[in-house]
Amino acid sequence: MAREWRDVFVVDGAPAGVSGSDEPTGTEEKRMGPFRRLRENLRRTRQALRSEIQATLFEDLSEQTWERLEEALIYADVGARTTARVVAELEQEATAGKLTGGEALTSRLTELLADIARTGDDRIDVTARPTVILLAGVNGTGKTTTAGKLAWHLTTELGLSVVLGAGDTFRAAAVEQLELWAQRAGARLVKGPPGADPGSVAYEAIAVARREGTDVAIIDTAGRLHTQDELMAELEKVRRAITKQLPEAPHETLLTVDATTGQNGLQQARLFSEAVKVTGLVLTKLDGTAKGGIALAIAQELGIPVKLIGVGEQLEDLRPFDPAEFARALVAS
Ligand SMILES: Nc1nc2c(ncn2[C@@H]2O[C@H](COP(=O)(O)OP(=O)(O)O)[C@@H](O)[C@H]2O)c(=O)[nH]1
Ligand SMILES: [Mg+2]
Repeated sequence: MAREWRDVFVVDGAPAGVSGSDEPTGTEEKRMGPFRRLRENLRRTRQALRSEIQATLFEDLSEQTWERLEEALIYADVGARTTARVVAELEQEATAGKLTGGEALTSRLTELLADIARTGDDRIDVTARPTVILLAGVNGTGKTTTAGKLAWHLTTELGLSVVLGAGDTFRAAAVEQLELWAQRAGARLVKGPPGADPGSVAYEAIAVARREGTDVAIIDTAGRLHTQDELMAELEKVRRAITKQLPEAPHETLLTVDATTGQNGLQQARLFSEAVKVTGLVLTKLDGTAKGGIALAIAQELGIPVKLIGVGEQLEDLRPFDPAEFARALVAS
């Protein structure tokens, strides 16, 4: 079964807000929905992998089998190094006689991919008051959308109150966009005047959260400045402004990576994690790709766990990341 919000978010004692026991009917359906869609989208990847695996049912495992499996994983955006590691492991186990036939190979491959995806602590602790969640990422990867969806889920699933800080002061439209999400999510918006210093907006948002006893402050940021160095310097400035309000914050720095950008996502993750301490990944637009293996490359290369996935443009289209489910969507029929 797919992971639930309560499996990802660490909350105080008994789950707040919505009572746990009697789930509204249709919840199961809703829960499986995104993964069903994800499985649909990843069909081509899965078929490519399956055909390689199936071949091994009829042939002896040969050099060619492994090469074709490698190609299929590369096609899935798993990345060269991660692919090499997975295939080497499978090959070794096959040579040792541990894998007999396609069935065993499929399940072991699924297991290995899930293990790679499962890195570090993939939960989000929201017990601090307020908990500060900083969103970072390249322009267009889904920061603002994720901020809105996250606010909504924290409110409806966990009964938490949320302040949204409009830290993307670079474009006026960015503030309006977040304002709309705040309305939909029922969250309070804190914004500055046009062109305001993003750090001061973040500072003010946390001040408001502290003053009003809000549970979570989510800080949106800009993803585009004139240069990459400027962007990273600004992000660091925002982080410093946050620590002036709360030395232990941000408690969570989530990086949004667009799953459709393939290996580029790995580069982005590397760059951002050099500038700020990225604690988790939000892999967005998984509804728009036949691949998705970039999650594994980032987890393997940088040790950053994927915590959430974006599977559409609506409020409910943010889901906890489930490594096993994800690996099955990539591999199993
Ligand atoms: N299909 C799809 N679109 C998304 C997802 N997340 C964000 N988007 C869209 O991607 C575009 C850019 O998102 P935005 O949040 O503005 O990115 P930002 O520049 O990082 O703040 C918008 O049109 C969003 O609706 C997702 O998970 N799936
Ligand atoms: Mg934005």
